[in-house]
Amino acid sequence: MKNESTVLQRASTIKTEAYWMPFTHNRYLKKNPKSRILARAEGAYYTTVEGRRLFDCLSGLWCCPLGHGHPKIAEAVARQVRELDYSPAFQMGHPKIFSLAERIVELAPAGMGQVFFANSGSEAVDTALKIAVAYHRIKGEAARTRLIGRERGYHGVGLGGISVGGIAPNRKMFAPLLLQGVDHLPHTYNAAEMAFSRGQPKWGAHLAEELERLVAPHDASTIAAVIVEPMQGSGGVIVPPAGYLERLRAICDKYGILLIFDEVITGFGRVGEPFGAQRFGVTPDMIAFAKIVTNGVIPMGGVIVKPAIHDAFMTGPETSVELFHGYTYSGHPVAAAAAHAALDAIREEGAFKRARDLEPVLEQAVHSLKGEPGVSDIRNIGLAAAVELEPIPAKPGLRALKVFERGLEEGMLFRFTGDTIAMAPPFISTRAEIETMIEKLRVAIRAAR
Ligand code: PXG
Repeated sequence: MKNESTVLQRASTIKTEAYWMPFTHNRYLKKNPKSRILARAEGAYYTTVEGRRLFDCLSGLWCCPLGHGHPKIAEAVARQVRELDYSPAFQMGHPKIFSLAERIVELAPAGMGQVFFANSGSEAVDTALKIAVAYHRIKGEAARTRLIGRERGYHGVGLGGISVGGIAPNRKMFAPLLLQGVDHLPHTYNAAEMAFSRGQPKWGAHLAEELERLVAPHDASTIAAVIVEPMQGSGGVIVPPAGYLERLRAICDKYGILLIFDEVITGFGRVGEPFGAQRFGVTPDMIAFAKIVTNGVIPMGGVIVKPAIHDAFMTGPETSVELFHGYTYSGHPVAAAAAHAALDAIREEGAFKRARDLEPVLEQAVHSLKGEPGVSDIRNIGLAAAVELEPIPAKPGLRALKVFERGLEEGMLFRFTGDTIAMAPPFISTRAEIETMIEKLRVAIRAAR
């Protein structure tokens, strides 16, 4: 490729001192950064500054399933920058954001009506929580302020998101900043009952009844919303037990509690349908989304709401602002153009069907790792899977780090957190690429002792 050597050369002289990297072991990485610096990407592959090609096993960070450098998205972004690069988000609009909202509502499960735009999953989640509390207040139920999340849930890193989130390290340093009045449902993972399940575990629907237990001491009249990821992604691909989400929905309905699905990972095809809501057959009151909506090319997030929620705000004088919330870059025109192009590509390339067709390929391949040394569980749904490894005694996380590093040598960019390896390959992957990814993971697992 033209300029290839200049790009790689320039990148390889990077000074690493000034950049404080997010969710990264900065000191360890900076000792030997070159294997970790990506210079280019095309289709399902990255190229590091050392010139090594890496298969993109997690589609970026779950966000680029249509492949990198997608010509239609690249063209749409370039055109939009020339046509209308920015449009004030407050009191003004632009054509593409109205039509994008329409398209997203069409893709969403029946009964959703409006979209409020943000720029990330974290902002989407905080927006949904704010809308929930404000909604009840407008409806005359100002006492409904409590929020319920779930253990092992990841809802981004905003103060609302970490409060309802259930991943301890993301919370403990920031304890004084956490919202008051938050409870957590138990997570649904139970190795003894569901290890090596394929798709939805059969055990665990009864865990939704825990919502009743959380409601009882506070009274339903104080509870605003329950927020869950339909499939817990960052928590390690924890798949909802059959019947669990249905039961949560029923209990929320019984008590007038809003149900929010955080579909930042599951939205736009990861589970083979537009949203987890459709895959699992449960419609929430709000859906938070981000990531795949633009194929990760330009940041964008948002919240889809039912008309009853939106309409509750549409009262009072017509000249007054109905919701005192929004971001400078809400509905950014370049993000909107990228999203339109991504949704076009999804339609033209049959991306959701492709994810569905590849699901059994990934399932079959990944479960063949059962019995490999240190593999304690394997889980999968849609085009997502996780392999859980037994920690090396007294060294939690080290085994997965070793697998990750060996993966790089084998041409695979795996994602590891704790001792879990997560995979969410691009929808454009071939069957052979998915099978190779798992064979390389087998090699890395065998080597990581
Ligand atoms: N909700 C969910 C369910 C997410 O997975 C967020 C909110 C926050 O999105 P932003 O755009 O603010 O990062 C996320 C993000 C991983 C990984 O490896 C997952 C995420 C981000 C980075 C890495 O599991 N999810």
